[in-house]
Amino acid sequence: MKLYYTAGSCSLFPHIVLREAGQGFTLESVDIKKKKTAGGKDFTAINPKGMVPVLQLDDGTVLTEGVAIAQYIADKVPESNLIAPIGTMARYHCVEWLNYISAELHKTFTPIFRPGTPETYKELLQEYLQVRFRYINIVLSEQNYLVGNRFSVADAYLFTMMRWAQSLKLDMFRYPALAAYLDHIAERPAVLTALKVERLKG
Ligand SMILES: N[C@@H](CCC(=O)N[C@@H](CS)C(=O)NCC(=O)O)C(=O)O
Repeated sequence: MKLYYTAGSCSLFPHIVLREAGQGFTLESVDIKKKKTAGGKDFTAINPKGMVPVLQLDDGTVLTEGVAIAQYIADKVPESNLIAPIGTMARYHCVEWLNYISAELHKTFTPIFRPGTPETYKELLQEYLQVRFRYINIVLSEQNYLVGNRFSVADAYLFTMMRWAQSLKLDMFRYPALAAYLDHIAERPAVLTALKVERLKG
């Protein structure tokens, strides 16, 4: 399996999941602006959407979308307990979080990082994000993880998104439970390795 990634981008989420699952995989970085892989290939020939993450299986099958990739890896290694079995309520609660993080956080952040986005719109988006962080902070003041009191793919995704919040210098003191949760997730060996390999600060 190969994960196409760009350091510090949303591909950190499936990168963490692959390490948590203990699966053998290789990594190839992608210059997301030039749409070129480190090996010099046209990245749009691999993913016509031109976006990371991409998981390429050994038989050449390509899977895109972080939420799909994470579930694929977690289901492939059920003993890693990275997602609850299909049919259980815990599974749907996990999917509920994955969708919330994707739709309500990930795609709210994206325009903030685009140079062409008007500053007033960026401020509005940051306000929207704060409303969501307040909600997540309340949830995490009563539990250590998003689902079932154990680390899951949803935590890997939230951690990845919250690194972006920290890079925007959003004041995390307003969200003590969320801040403590992030410190705790950052100590996981798989997370530390993924950050180190992507040359990111912990
Ligand atoms: N819906 C996709 C979004 C992936 C995404 O936004 N990837 C960004 C990096 S975080 C990207 O590759 N952007 C390049 C572009 O928009 O051209 C997913 O969740 O996997």
